Amino acid sequence: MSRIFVDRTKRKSACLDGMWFFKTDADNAGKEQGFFMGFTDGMQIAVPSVWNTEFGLIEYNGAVWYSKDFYFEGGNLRLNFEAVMTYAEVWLDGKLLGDHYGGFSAFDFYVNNVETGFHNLTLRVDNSFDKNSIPQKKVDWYHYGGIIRSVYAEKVAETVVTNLRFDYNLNDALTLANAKITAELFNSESYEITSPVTFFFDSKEIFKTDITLSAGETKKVVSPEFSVENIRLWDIGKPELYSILVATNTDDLYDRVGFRKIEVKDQKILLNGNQIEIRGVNRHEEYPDFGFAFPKSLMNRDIDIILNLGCNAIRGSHYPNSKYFVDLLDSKGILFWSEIPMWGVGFTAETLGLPTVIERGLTMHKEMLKQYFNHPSIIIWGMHNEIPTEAENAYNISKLFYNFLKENGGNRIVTYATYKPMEDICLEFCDIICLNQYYGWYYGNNDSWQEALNEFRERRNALGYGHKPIIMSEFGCAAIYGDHTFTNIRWTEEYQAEMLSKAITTFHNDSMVCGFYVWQYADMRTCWEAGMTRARGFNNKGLVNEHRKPKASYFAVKKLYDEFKGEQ
Ligand code: ADA
Repeated sequence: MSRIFVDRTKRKSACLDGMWFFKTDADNAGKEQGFFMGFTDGMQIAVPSVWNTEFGLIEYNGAVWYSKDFYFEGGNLRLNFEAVMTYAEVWLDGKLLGDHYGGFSAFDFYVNNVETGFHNLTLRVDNSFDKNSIPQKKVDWYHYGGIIRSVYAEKVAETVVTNLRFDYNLNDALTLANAKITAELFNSESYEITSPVTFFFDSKEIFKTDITLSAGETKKVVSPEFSVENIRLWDIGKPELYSILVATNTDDLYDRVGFRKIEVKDQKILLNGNQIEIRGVNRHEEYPDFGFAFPKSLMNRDIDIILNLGCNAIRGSHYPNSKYFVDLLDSKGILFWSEIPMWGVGFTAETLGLPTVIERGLTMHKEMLKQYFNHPSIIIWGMHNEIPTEAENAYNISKLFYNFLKENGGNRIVTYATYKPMEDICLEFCDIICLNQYYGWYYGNNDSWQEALNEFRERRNALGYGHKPIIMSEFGCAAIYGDHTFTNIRWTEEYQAEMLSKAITTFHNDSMVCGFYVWQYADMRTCWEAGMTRARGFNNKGLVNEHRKPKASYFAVKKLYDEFKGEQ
């Protein structure tokens, strides 16, 4: 797994990143032609990457094939895919292993008794859309496709540790915690195995037991509760982390965890008992030359630019970001909002009622929780963004997601971003009300903000949600990098700087608003084909352009965020 630390020490792991053979399959004839048996003709493409950045493929959507031979020393094999956009079918030596839907989460396959020698791994990947797609075809980003994160081939044996979950409760003084570790274990053999399992917290053994698993069985083992004293709390800018480790005779899995308490009380957000104001940006994990296959060095650079801006929070709009990035946030003390790509106006009321859409949405939430649960930086689970929340189907899906995330998501705020605050019928299903509003750009003007907040306050109170604070989850306007003016007209850097300053000052001074995320951190490529007829083919609302060059708005927002920091 691509983490910022070594998460496994016992298994032999080969990273299959590098060049793969690649073919497009516009006529969908690849299966009939037996591509799944592997091939060495066609072009070569890097993994991870998106194919749209290759010459001639910028607008290609549909089926493609990837093929690679790799050496395996024999035994039980685990193939781990960290993310493939969007639908993947996987064959090993011509035999179908299975499939996975959803472009931003990891999935894996286990194969027993693989012979020593070279083997062929072939994938059919499809990024086309239909009525059941999440996201739908209409999105405000680019329709990239490809193996966007790393691929690993690992040798496993006997009892393997497939997942860890860390749960804890803090006492009122936040000095003591009762904690437990849940390990998911899997017998990778085709016969029964009994194995010792040892649990460690902060390098100290806390529990040991024997577990018996039948062939191919998966079971969870939960440690007894243990207490941790003199807690060092994880906080903004104070990233105190502890380690957990579970080991069997043949495998181990290590993770980093943190103790923190997030609460919504009296219209405020409290982190570790202290009121905080969220000062954030929305960030796509996208760079036009690499699409969603985002380079790790640039993740680090983005964080430096965002910290320099004075932010304490990032919204991972609009999909689970790579774990490597969230690891960085854990270790820098930055708050994170993680959501699934159930985006916007593409979802009509009707599509939200389709059984496959509901089932896929829930599966995406399940995968996000399982894969990201232990990150202390994640304080918000986002259910969806700008779906038609005035409709009954949106109510039903929100209820389903909210109940699932509240029950299983740990100590976190559950919410969604609404763009129809005056018509929304789902407000019951959020701990904080999050508004996406574009006064001064799509409608209204820079002076409309206070009036709009007042109007919504009345509705909120009348509905009985007066206790729910507000986060301005999106607001912003486009500016073309380098375009200046004497008269502050739209599309210029000056207009954007002024618009954002007015909006942020209004939010900061309104007691109902407990945070704000500027839309958006960086300009990013968007999709003409999806109806996004935007200047340059980019969403230009970034504080920095796509190459991370700052606009005037970056310095205007920095001035305010720095001032607010000084007020505390
Ligand atoms: C919406 C949406 C964003 C972006 C933004 C915009 O609020 O959630 O993804 O499209 O609008 O720039 O219009």
